[in-house]
Amino acid sequence: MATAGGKSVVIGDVQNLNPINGKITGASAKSELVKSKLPNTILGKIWKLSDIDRDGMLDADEFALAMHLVNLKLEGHEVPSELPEHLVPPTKQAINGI
Ligand SMILES: [Ca+2]
Repeated sequence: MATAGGKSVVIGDVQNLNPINGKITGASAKSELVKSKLPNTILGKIWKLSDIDRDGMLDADEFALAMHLVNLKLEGHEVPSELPEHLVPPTKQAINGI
């Protein structure tokens, strides 16, 4: 689980979200993401960037990425319009064509 420079992570652990075969459903992930109090437009953008394999679910790597993007935004950074290469989890790089 990525932490933002040792700061407390705002959002819960993946294991609290009743993952199915290691993946969190879109509904569960969304209910967790809204706790960040970020606008829906931002959360939608974060979701699109995080669901790298586009299966409508977040696995542990994708969820960690979503949390990372939420924390970035909460710290005042902009959410990138495209996922920077260094943020793509190693397990997803083949899918992303890198
Ligand atoms: Ca996914």
